[in-house]
Parts: sequence; structure tokens; C-alpha cells
Amino acid sequence: MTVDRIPGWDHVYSGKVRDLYADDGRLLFVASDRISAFDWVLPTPIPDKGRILTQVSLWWFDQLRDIVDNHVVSTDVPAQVAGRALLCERLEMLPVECVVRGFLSGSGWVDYQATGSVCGVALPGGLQESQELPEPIFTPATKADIGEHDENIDFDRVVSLIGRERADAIRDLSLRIYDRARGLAADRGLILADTKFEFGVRPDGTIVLADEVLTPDSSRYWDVDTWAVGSAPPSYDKQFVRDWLRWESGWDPASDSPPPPLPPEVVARTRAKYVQAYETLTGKDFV
Ligand code: Q0Z
Repeated sequence: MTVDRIPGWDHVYSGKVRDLYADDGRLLFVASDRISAFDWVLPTPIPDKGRILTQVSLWWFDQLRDIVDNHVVSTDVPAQVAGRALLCERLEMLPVECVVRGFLSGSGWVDYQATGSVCGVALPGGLQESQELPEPIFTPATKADIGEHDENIDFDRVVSLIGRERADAIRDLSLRIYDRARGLAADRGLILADTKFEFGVRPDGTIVLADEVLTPDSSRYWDVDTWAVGSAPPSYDKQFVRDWLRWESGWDPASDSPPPPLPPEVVARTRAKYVQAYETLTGKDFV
């Protein structure tokens, strides 16, 4: 994976699709055009993905201002990452992935089938895949080591990691944010099935919403028209990529070999989904 050099900034960390830089005291949070599928970073970028997801995140931070402070300091960033980077406060990050689920999908569905509960939250019997839950649930996870999947944990484990007061605070914030976001998404014909937040703490103890928020990379959005209980609705953004890789590319996702480059049509259709996500949510044209 190639990561940009940004004059005046130290590269400190890269995830699959994002990069983090620092200079004294400040952080530069950069969204790349890389896309992942089947746990691989694909060799073909999606043009404008980083800019689109950064603008989606900024829009959501704005919708959530009255609920929680966020880490964004400024959008005034080096020209080479303009539009796809945010200058952020450097926080003490809490080591908990704050997942909220309103619908039963992914690892929530897997855990429910095995145990009847998700992250220690008992659920009614007889629920089906993709079904709406009686009420949204907080289903935290811990970041696994590099190359591993996040591991679902119960609330007591969160308390043991960060203490009762902070555990209560991030659970309550996560549920309030999800409730707000799910309503706004629903007004626009989108189901916000689940999403993941990360929080940090300021030196004065304030809890702050960090990372990216409510992007298609951190959330499971479904089109209300394609949602049906009893099966997994198509991914809002990655369906063309997954379908092509699985059914048309000749590549076997279960193999150890890297995925092939995406054809231009798959790139174009996927880019259009990110644009559509931005425009549907914000009501603005992506320029
Ligand atoms: C976020 C990550 C990556 C982007 C550290 N405001 C903050 N203060 C301190 N640390 C972080 C943040 Cl956002 C922080 N991450 C995850 C990894 C690109 C974000 F490669 N790690």
C-alpha cells in the first residue's frame, strides 16, 4: 500500500483505507480512495471516495453538534489532501469500538443464532436476519490485532477497560447519536442498520466523538426498497464490487491470492453509489 508523503507532517498510522499524520499536538486524518472487500484492500482505487466520505462525515458531525463535541478543528489542510482530510484534536482514544445495532445483521446475526444474544444483550427468540430489533442495542467490540477482526465484548468488559463512568457515557452517547442518525437517514429512504463510533477524551475529561462518523465504511446502510427480512440486503456501496469479484472476476475470495483490479465499469458504478450516498443524505450536489 502506498501512502502519500505530506511535507511538514509525520505519517503515524495507516488503516486499510485511511491514513493518520501528526505534527506537534495536531493530527491530520486522511481518507484515501482505497476500497476494501473480502478483507482485502483492492488494487484499484475509487476516484473521489476519500473526498466523498470526508464530506459525509463532516455533514454528520454537524447534525450531531448538540449531542456531542467532535474532534474536527479545521478543514484547512495541505493542498494535496484538500477535501479528503481533516485537522483534528489529538485525543486519548478509548479502546472500544462503539457499535449500535437497530437491525440484526453481520456479526450480530451470527452471534444471535449461536447464543440468542449479542454482546451479552439478550434478545427475543425467533428473530430473523435483517429484522428490526425491538430497540437499538449497544454492542461494543475491541479492536483486534492487525489482520484480525474486531471482537465483540459485553458491557462489563467495557467497564473493566475504561471504568464505569466512561463506559456509561459512551454507551448513552452512542445510543443517542444512533437514534438521531437513524431518523435522519429514514427521512431520506435509507435504513441505518448499524454503525460504529469511536470516542476520545480531552485533557479536561470531556468525551469527544472522533474518527469518521456514519460513512458507508463505518455503517451498514440499506436502501429501504431492497430491504427484506430473512436475507441480507445488498450493501449500499459495495454490492457491485462484491458481485463482480465473486461472480465475474474468476477470483476466489476464499483463496490466499490477492484480488484482481476492478474493471472501469465497476469502478464507475461504485463511485456513483458514494456520490448517491452523499447527495441522498445531505440533499446537496457533490461537486
Ligand atoms: C484514530 C485511525 C488510521 C485514521 C488514532 N482525534 C484523535 N486523536 C487521537 N487518535 C486518533 C484520533 Cl481520530 C486516532 N485512529 C484510527 C487510523 C487513520 C484513523 F490509520 N487512531
